[in-house]
Amino acid sequence: MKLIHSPSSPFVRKVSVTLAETGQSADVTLEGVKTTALSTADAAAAANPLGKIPALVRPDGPALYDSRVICRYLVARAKSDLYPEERLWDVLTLEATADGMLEAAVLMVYEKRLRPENMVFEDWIEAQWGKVAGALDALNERWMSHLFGPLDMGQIAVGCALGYLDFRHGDRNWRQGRDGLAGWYAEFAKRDSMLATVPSD
Ligand SMILES: N[C@@H](CCC(=O)N[C@@H](CS)C(=O)NCC(=O)O)C(=O)O
Repeated sequence: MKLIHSPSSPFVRKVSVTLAETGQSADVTLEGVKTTALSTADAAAAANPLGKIPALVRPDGPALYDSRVICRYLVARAKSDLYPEERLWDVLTLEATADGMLEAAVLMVYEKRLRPENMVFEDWIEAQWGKVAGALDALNERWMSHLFGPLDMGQIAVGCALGYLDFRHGDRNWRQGRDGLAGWYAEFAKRDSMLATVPSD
């Protein structure tokens, strides 16, 4: 299989961490691309009509895209328990919470990087951060016992989301007032799968 990849993408990181945690990293080669909404990489467009990464090109079926689809496929392929049946709706909701944080956090970066400087809309950037902050508070207040439970896809998604906040939004001090979540992430970030996928440009 071939993963259309960028080391800076947090959605790609979800897939890379899942590959590592399920023992499938060696089954995938990486095709690195630089892709944005304004300049879509050919390999991304060929594998995904939306032109986004990650996309997983498979020898035995159509390409898969969207990190949630790819992770679910890889977990099924490895017969792993990262989407445990008895906690499925919690795990999916937690993954959706992390992905929503990431969507908002990535849009903030695009607003600054891709939009002409005189058109950057600061109120909109702050509104996106409001979504991230609301999700961080929910994680810190309502999800801690789940986060400290057995490893699942929700935890992986949250770990990648927090790693992205450190990578691109370090000035926002997401840890402030969220000691529980900060403490959980300090340990989670030490996993081999996380250390092997620290984001870079
Ligand atoms: N929901 C998608 C989001 C993927 C996404 O937004 N990827 C970004 C990179 S972090 C991208 O490909 N952006 C290029 C674009 O928006 O055209 C997923 O979970 O895979």
